[in-house]
Amino acid sequence: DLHSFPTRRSSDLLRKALDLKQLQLMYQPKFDAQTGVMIGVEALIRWQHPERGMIPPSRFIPLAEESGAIQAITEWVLSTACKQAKNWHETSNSAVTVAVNLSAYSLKRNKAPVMVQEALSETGLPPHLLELELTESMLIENDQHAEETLNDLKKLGISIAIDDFGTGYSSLSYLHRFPIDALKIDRSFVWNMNRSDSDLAIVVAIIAMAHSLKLKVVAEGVETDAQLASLKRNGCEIIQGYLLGKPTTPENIASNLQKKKRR
Ligand code: G
Ligand code: MN
Repeated sequence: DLHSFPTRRSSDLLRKALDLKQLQLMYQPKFDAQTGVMIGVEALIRWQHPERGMIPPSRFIPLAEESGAIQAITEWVLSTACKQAKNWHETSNSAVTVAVNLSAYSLKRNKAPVMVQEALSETGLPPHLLELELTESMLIENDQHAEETLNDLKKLGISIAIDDFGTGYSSLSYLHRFPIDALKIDRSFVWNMNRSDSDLAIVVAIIAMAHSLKLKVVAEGVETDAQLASLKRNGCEIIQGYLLGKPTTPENIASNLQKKKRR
């Protein structure tokens, strides 16, 4: 098991995985709920291990955070995702945003603004095409410091979304204090919204609250037509989930963009 390795060893392992190009990014599309147009993608990291097969981020990101390898991994993710988005932007001439999930570590150590700045200048991606996804707990754990870091990030011209919204402590005061652009409704609410009145009520409330704070709403984990219909009816503007698109290769994203252009 990965967790049986001492910290030093797991740091070496993860750096080696990076050097050997065993880490990959897949991209899951996000769609405009009304038009069905793909408006962005979320970059999702995978470790393709030669013997162990696919190792999900939930297994190795905590190790990367403990061992310090997270720094190198985050730099790689930001630069790879920005390079890819720049390439789609040039070849398809359409404005597809790319979202990167930021770990608690990169936010805490105040490394994020410098890393993001470097990725943007190295790749030439227009900043408005980059979005960062953060979780509520990352912001609440250290709110004074987080506020400063988010302000520095916003100054670069990027967007900020709160991931898995509704499952953390939901201390709502940060929503208007921090420079946030969008909320992603956690998939657990989406999955139950057509089975449970209370989950539907939560989804409707999140959408109403987001709109009154002038935030956009993304629903994640949308798997059925019924979920899609309720989300549209309640004014959710962005849809992500297996119903409309699974995580896929950059080549597939590019060819979807080409198809859209020809239509
Ligand atoms: O919460 P976050 O956005 O970080 O999670 C992304 C993960 O969720 C990825 O592993 C992705 O494959 C998975 N995922 C994305 N859409 C769906 C979906 O519609 N259903 C399920 N079961 N998982 C999904
Ligand atoms: Mn996410």
